[in-house]
Amino acid sequence: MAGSAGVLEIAGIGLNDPLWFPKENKGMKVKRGKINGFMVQCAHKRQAPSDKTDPEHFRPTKSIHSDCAKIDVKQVRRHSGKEEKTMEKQKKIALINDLTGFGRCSTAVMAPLVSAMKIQAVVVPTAILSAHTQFPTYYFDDYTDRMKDYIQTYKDLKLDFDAISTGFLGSEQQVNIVLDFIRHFKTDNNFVIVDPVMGDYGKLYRTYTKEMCDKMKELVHYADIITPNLTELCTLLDMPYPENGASIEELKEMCSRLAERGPKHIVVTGIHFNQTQIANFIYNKGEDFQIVMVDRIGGDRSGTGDVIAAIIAGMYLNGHSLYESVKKAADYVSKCIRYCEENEVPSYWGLSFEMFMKDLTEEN
Ligand code: PXL
Repeated sequence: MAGSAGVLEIAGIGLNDPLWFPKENKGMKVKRGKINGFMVQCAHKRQAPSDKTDPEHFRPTKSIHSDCAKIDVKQVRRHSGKEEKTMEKQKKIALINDLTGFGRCSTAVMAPLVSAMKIQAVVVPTAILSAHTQFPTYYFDDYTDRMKDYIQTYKDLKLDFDAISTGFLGSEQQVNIVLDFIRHFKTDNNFVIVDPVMGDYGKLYRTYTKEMCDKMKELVHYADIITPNLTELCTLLDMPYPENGASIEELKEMCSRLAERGPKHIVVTGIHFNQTQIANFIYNKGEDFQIVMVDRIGGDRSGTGDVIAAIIAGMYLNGHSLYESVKKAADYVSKCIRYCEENEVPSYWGLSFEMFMKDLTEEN
């Protein structure tokens, strides 16, 4: 479609806004991106820049075409190879989880950890809490009703993710929204990691009804990797919790049954192996299992599962093997626990993960 003098309008860039190209490119069939060495960014008709949420490569800067009579061309600039390389290389992970202010869990932990691994964290909140649910009092704002509209903008922007991670989910309806998110954004080139946050020490969290457990079983079908603890593994399989722990043979058998339902990789986290050691059991469908053992220091701490899930997701996304990813996560958690014990950090305050973040940043 022709625009005003000297420019060509091409519609359909996902934001429902037209692109306008310099007159010398008139008639060229191009999509958004490069034309003749120019990076064409975004054009909004007669609008202030704030009318749409811009992904980073659409950030408006300046108007350069005085002959674009009716529009404001936000940015048309000479493409540099370096810029595109950065855009292509940096990965994005969708973190579908709650946003809890105090107590170091969920996105408050996961976003900074994946950022330290040079991955862009895109938070999709499921609920907003002032403090996590282990505290005697907390403010809780369920975000279910707003999630659909929130996610719709990511569909409209045609965002894509290199990984999708899910954590604490509060209702069946919320799981349905997450299932829809996965169906929309899952491709052959990304992976889904599900932390089925349901309970601990053989007991389910208060929010976990039978219906929620069934829904979580449905979500697990769509996962490439899941990171349950022993309680969650047993719940997903409708098995009683083994009070005296599980043997390697039992873990293998349980994981192979769960893997039949979808996930290729299962990491059973935080198994109390004996008085002095904690085991993380890695099951890879069709391959041998692996175990990452760490010394047991101090008691259990809130948010430990979230730290583990974030590091596994980030390391795996950065191309490390699942074994290396789990090893890194387990060692990192041990280091944090040791620090917390030495500094008498209360267990409900979570892990002082901030102290060691440089361990996660690789040079490249
Ligand atoms: O770390 C798991 C978790 C996540 N989010 C909230 C929680 C918990 C565990 O208690 O309360 C709000």
